[in-house]
Amino acid sequence: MRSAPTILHLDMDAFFASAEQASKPSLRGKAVIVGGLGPRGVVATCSYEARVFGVHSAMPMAQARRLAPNAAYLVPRFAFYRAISEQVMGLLRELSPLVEPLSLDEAFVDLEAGGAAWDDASARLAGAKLRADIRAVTGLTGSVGLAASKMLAKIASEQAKPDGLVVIEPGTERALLGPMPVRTLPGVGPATGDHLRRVGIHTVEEIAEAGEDELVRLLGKAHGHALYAMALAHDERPVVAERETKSVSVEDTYDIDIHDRVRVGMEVQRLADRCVRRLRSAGLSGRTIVLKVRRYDFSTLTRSETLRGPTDDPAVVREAAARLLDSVDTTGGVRLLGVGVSGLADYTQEDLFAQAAGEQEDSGVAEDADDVPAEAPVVPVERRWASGLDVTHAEFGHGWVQGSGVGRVTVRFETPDSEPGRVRTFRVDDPELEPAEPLPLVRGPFAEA
Ligand code: TTP
Ligand code: MG
Ligand code: MG
Repeated sequence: MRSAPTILHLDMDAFFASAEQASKPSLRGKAVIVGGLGPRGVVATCSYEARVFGVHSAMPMAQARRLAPNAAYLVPRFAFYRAISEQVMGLLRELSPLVEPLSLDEAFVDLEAGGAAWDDASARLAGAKLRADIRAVTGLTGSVGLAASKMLAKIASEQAKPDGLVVIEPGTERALLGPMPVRTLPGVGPATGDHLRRVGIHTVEEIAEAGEDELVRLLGKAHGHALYAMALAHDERPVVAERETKSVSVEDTYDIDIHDRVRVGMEVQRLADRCVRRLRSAGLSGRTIVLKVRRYDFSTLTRSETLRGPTDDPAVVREAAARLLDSVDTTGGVRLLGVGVSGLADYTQEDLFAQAAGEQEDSGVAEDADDVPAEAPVVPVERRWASGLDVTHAEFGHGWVQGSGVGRVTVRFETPDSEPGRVRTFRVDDPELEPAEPLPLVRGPFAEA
């Protein structure tokens, strides 16, 4: 492990909710809850002001409404958050070529690789400057953790929240980790946590005391071994930048998160078939089957399995993808699924015949029919005027929907750099009222960044 705290972990504070507060001056300092507003909706996140009432991510929206009846309830605006995320990731890439995004609001950066830091003092300085730059460019706050490993850097940023910076000095890791709950360690989800609890292991120190053999007995070789190492604060995982892997893959994003496990399984089978069609039409076969799952929070998992030889057999790819899916927790809902084949090879002997047959069928067909964009969907009126969306009015200018119902829509007219604005109500079919694009949060020299 390195001897200086030069791995940085950044996580934006109450990301979606802070973006909404920056966008809507009347909501600053208030309880703001972002999520699905329909009958089965769940909370995506909420402002720190709302957390005081016990509201948290993944809570059913109905429960949040009981806990915080006076909060502002808004639908998420993903394109807006993504644009902010790109600004933040751009700042991280200025620090180092080694940036590993984990979700929209979170990434690891190897400061040493970029020459941005080499010891404790320079790391602190780089972290503090980053936080100031994020604030200047996006108007939002992010928390920074600095440590000598990814695991500790992430724990540090958690401790730094909100709007802070924490450095874990190399050498102090084990004492710090010891009393923490086992769930603090990466890879310990609810299932593993339960498993450990049943044998009386609650803290990281207790994992270390149990010993490696015991952990391997409990959790299997790979997991037990890895967890024991983490408990001793050994974490050599490098920060890896996103790379272009040579592969053939297909993926689908879903408008509404899929929660039903059976449906997830069916989608994966369908994607596997599509992937094989594309593989064949490119004249390729591959050895490694990759499953990609993006969850509700944009955290993205990939799982892969390498076969003994290259394949382009749909049944083989389908089975491998199904096996990989078995190891993924999808309880919070799934936004995107993908199936890919990498480790590409030329056609094997046998496959050449398939290729010859395929060429006749496929000649002239350039791409999957699936890739043709669907017709622009007709947006139902309740989605068009969903709470939180931007609008513009011919006379009153830019605002956002505060609420709608019984043929009326209530709009608050304000912009990111205005004073808190006034509210007016219109008929939903008012010809002067139009949906609008979000305005940038920061004007001036950084607005184009
Ligand atoms: P987080 O970084 O986990 O949470 P946060 O940024 O809202 O708050 P914190 O200050 O504690 O970091 O998630 C980032 C965004 O991902 C969050 O703003 C909304 C979204 N999200 C969901 O949609 N559902 C979820 O269950 C979680 C945890 C996050
Ligand atoms: Mg966050
Ligand atoms: Mg996060």
